[in-house]
Amino acid sequence: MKKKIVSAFLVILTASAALAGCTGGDKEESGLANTNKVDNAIENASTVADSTGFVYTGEAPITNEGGKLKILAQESNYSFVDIGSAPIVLKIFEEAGVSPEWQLYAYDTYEAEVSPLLSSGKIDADIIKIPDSGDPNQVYIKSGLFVPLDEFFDYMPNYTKWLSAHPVEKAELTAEDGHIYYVPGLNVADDYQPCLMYNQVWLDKAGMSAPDNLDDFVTLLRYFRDNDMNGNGDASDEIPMSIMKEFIPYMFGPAFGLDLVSGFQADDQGNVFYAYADSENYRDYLAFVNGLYSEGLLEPGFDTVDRDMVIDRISKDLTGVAYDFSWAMSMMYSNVLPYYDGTAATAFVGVAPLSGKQKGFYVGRNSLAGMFGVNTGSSQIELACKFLDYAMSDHCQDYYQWGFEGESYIVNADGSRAYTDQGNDNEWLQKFGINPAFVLPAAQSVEATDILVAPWHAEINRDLVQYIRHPWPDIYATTKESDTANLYLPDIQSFVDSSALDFITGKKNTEGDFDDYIAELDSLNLDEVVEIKQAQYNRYLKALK
Ligand SMILES: [Ca+2]
Repeated sequence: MKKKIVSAFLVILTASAALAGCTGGDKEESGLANTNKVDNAIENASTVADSTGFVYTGEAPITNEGGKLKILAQESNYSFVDIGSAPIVLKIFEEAGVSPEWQLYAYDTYEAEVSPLLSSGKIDADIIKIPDSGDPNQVYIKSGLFVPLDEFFDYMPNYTKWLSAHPVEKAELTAEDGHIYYVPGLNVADDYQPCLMYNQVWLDKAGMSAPDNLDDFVTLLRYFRDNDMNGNGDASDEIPMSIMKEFIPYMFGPAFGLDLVSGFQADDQGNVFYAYADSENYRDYLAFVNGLYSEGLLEPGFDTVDRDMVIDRISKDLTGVAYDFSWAMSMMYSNVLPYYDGTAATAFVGVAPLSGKQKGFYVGRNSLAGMFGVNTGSSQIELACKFLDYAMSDHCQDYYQWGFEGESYIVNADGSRAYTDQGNDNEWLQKFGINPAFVLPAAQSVEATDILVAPWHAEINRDLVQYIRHPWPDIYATTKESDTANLYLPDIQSFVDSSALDFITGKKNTEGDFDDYIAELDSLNLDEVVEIKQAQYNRYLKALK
């Protein structure tokens, strides 16, 4: 155990040395050489006694000595919830055998308040919830504020097991120097993602099944446009589809092989490109959407459609196609349809993505959410590592997602779970401490979402997961990389947005004006941005191996 303490000091020294001496570009190379640090640490991790002689195996308690952990984290986004004393949160500490000493900052101003605090170094906390979206530019990592957790993997059996089973997240969590510094909370990433939805009653009236390709899709839209789908005697009041403009790239990009949601993507050979600068496929995409617009299938003024408008139209039975986060399917759209009876036959139903030149897909989400690190200034690093490890264990995730049996949920005869009447009261459940991602590394749960939505909706979600493709991964940036991206990307993105609108509405022509569009992207230094994205992607692939 002496070795552990020594290595902790070495880490601090090394980090300071790096700060003092190394501002050049050589670090990238050392990062590449070191990306297997984490794998070695996982492989060599074994349960050993800590400095008190106690052996933690991944189950509670984490110590025999008691003690306090100072935790700097975030208040709940519900003003009526005292998350630090919520029963679910306290249960974790009680089982672990330590007590929390909270330093909680307001949910809305967490980044603004905590970032300067961390930058000043004037903090007295063992565990810290990382502000600034989990330190994507490695500002805190490079300042030596956080312990490389892989040096303490002997005390983190749950986390090492999880990392081994999740290579993508492991690669995303691996910093440029080859260490892992944070334990993440997790988003649902493949389930309940944005998808295409149809009014099933209109589909049946048209005598069609859900189209799986662009040609059939256009045929269906024309049918919706030209027929009295809502049966009010007026064949001209139907709006074939109602979507917010930000979902157009989600909806049609994949049929052209493009992930316009992430913007950057890699081909099969690992070459990174900017989807909005793909001179063949993106041009075809724009020509297709322009075709919808010129036929009135995508409405004039489509760029001002918001969700309230979509809901209003659905409630009046005026529209047949939508595209939104899956949640909207039964919770915002179907439920307002005049004839919805709780079944899929009368609902807005999610369907498979559209294919075109290429096989369609849906773009998922990155799973990493709020991150927690152990402060190098802590006097009890081992204990803090063990606590984070215990707090991210499956055992604790079950508490975060469901609470306690008999209080917030019951187990049915078939083994499935249901919230109790209390559990179905959101205010009660929030006060109970459900999903306490503000203060602990909690994961969102698909199962807990399944029971909130209509049963047919949960079933559709399970079916659509097969079409989800990972988005551009979260990869740590070097300072130089983030400087370059911050310098050029905003102009590139705003030029791309305004140009897309011009091409779709015909103000610009995909035949005559597209080459100028590509040339303008070049002059906005897109090459340099793609170059850094390529370097990041190479690091990611290396860490993935
Ligand atoms: Ca009508």
